[in-house]
Amino acid sequence: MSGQMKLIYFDVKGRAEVTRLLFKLAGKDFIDCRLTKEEWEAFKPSTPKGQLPLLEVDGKTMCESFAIARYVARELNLYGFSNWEAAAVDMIVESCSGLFEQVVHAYYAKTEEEKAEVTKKTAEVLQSTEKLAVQLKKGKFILGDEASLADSALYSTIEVLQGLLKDLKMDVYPTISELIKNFTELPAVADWLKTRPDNK
Ligand SMILES: N[C@@H](CCC(=O)N[C@@H](CS)C(=O)NCC(=O)O)C(=O)O
Repeated sequence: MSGQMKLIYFDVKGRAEVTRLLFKLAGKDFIDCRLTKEEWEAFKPSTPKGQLPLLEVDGKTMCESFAIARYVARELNLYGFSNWEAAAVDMIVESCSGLFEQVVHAYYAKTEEEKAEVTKKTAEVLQSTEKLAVQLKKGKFILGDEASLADSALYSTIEVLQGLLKDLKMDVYPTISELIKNFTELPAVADWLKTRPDNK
């Protein structure tokens, strides 16, 4: 098991919340480092890709949000317990990675027309993710009785999308909606949602 891990990002949920939720789910301490714009400008040149989030662990620095989430999930036993379960988690994580492309489009969409276009595309990606979730879901969570990286990725990605796309309707994806509801009702998650910094 690695020493204490430091997750570095901005003071927003964005691409770091999936990993923050994993730490909370596992009850594992971590350093939740949130940089200001000025701190980031000074720090950026020394980082692997000039991007956040980063994970510092045992003197090493890791980039790419879903690589970080996968590393932390493996460390905290939130990546399933067989090769197939890990593959099921990966299928959902890859789908969330695809959804994150829409987060970027939504972030930069300025006009109502652009937002409507991104909402339409997001709905298509969500439809295929719903289809996948129906096939994979083994119980309250994707892997059955226990939440994993798959549930954290779904919740955190869709939360960001909903924040950016006000017309996005989730009730047409009942399986994803149920997974998210079950995830947010877990005591450790519910506690974090109540106490986390109030940011965008
Ligand atoms: N594929 C990367 C994308 C990282 C990325 O786009 N990070 C943005 C914030 S969400 C960033 O660092 N922006 C500040 C900058 O580029 O200076 C990941 O998933 O980590």
